Amino acid sequence: MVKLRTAATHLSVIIVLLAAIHLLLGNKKQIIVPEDPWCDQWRDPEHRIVISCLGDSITFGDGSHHVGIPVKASRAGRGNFPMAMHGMMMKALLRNARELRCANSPKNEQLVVHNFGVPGATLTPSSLQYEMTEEFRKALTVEATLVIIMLGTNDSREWLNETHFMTHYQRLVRSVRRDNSKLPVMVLSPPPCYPESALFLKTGKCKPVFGINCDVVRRDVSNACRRAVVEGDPFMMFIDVFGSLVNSSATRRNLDDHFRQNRCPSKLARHTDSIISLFSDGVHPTQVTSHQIADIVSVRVSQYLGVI
Ligand SMILES: *[C@@H]1O[C@H](CO)[C@@H](O)[C@H](O)[C@H]1NC(C)=O
Ligand SMILES: *[C@@H]1O[C@H](CO)[C@@H](O)[C@H](O)[C@H]1NC(C)=O
Ligand SMILES: CC(=O)N[C@H]1CO[C@H](CO)[C@@H](O)[C@@H]1O
Repeated sequence: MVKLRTAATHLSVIIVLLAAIHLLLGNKKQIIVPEDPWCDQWRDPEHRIVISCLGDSITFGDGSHHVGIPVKASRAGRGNFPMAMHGMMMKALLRNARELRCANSPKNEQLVVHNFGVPGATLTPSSLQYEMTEEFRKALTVEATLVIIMLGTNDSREWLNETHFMTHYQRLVRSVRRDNSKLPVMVLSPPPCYPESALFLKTGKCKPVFGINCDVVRRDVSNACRRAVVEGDPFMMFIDVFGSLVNSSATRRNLDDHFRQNRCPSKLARHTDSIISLFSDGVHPTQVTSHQIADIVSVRVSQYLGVI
């Protein structure tokens, strides 16, 4: 009886040993080549990088992020910079995964870029203050990795002063961070704007759409956005979309030079073609400009998040 039990014990020890050897051999690959931590993050199908874009009609773009709602004719051709950002960042992620020979590649749905743009919205109190909108309420329910804000173009219509704008910017950022005081926030200066070329060509009148004040956008809004970023806050950054766009080509620099000197240059007719190709009505970016904004912002976001 005792002998029999000893034999059984020996047998089970042998079985356990064999199983252990089998396990070791089976996992050999994993033991020798551990998955890179960057690659490993994509293994969990629930893992997400979530970027929320808050803003006005420039962020809203053509509205094509609203699935199932046809793009309005008046918005056609405007592009959609948050959507373009998704495409660009996804490409960068996949390129990185290929270079690292990741076993787990990022999936399309693991990068989410929300467009919470509200046409006509202002940062400061108005009949359509961004903080009071339904889109903002929705944005607060999203657990974002990073938030991008681009507001101010519509504030130029009834501009008070930089301090007023900055104070409200910082208030908005505090609301955005109510559940996470370390949520990274990128403050974007809005792109430049110009007189409405179609109106000029038809009537000779030289003014921007909706009473927007392009001088204020260039000077005060850009500056106030830069100043809204709290010094010493490592989770808050300024992206000079205005300056980066203007500097990006000779055409854009030329255009900006003319308008800096004179709101309505006597030779506006010379510039209408460039304006129309870059900003359909002088204020709203065309596809080309939306794409460029997406490029400027994705590079900074990707660097910051270390996702590429
Ligand atoms: C800016 O505007 C606010 C609101 O109207 C006002 O209270 C404040 O005194 C102004 N500041 C300056 C420096 O003009
Ligand atoms: C744009 O160019 C001007 C003039 O060279 C420079 O001072 C400015 O820093 C540049 N801005 C950006 C955002 O590149
Ligand atoms: C850039 C932006 O949001 N512009 C809006 C300003 O407000 C008018 C109407 O109030 C909108 O039509 C513009 O789209």
